[in-house]
Amino acid sequence: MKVYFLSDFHLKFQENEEDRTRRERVLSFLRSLIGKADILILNGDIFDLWFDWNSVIIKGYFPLLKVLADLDENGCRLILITGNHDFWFNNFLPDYLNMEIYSDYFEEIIDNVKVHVTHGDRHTSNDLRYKLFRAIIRNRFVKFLFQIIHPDLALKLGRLLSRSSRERKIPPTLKKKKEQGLIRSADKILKHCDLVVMGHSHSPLLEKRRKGTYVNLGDWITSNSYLEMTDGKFHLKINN
Ligand SMILES: [Mn+2]
Repeated sequence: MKVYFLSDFHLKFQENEEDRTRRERVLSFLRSLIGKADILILNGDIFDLWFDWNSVIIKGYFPLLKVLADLDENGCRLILITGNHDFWFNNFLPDYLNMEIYSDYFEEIIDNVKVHVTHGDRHTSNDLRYKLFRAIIRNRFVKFLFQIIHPDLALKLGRLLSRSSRERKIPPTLKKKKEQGLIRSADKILKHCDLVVMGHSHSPLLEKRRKGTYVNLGDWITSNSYLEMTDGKFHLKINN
């Protein structure tokens, strides 16, 4: 079986020139997987912002949704784990793309490898401020408020929120500490799994641990990295 793991596309629904070029790069890679991938695992922060109302979806994501629909039609199983930018999913993706959505982690034995996939935002250390923000933003009442205001206005607010969380500059020492947090949690999960896959840090890494392997998928902003697993053997790759 061929399984592809990717994360952190951070695709925008309103694009400038640079966003468009980046999106094309992501989509042409995804297109190359049509008829080739048995499972595609999208590990969070795929959409820089996502919301679907009862009868409205964000049209700026149509190009990505089209490629995902083509993958689905060609028999690829689509799995998505929520990130810290995309978590307000309703029924659209499961109903129209047969996508399976997991809000914390995905765990399954694939070709005899017990795989655990999680975005990682819950596993950084020293990030109390974010943990509080996460609890608020995922609150049902907040979601309800977004649901009842006009989509254009809701998205404007959403953009402000996601921009402020993105533009927060993180000093290198804190960044390192956060990554160590990811690896520490991975070690705990590796007690009952063979492979732990995360994202969120935007730096690709494959590291053999005392028990099992930790992989960080990197991103599609600077590294264009992904994990390819063929019949249980996995490689972290960079797409040029
Ligand atoms: Mn993230």
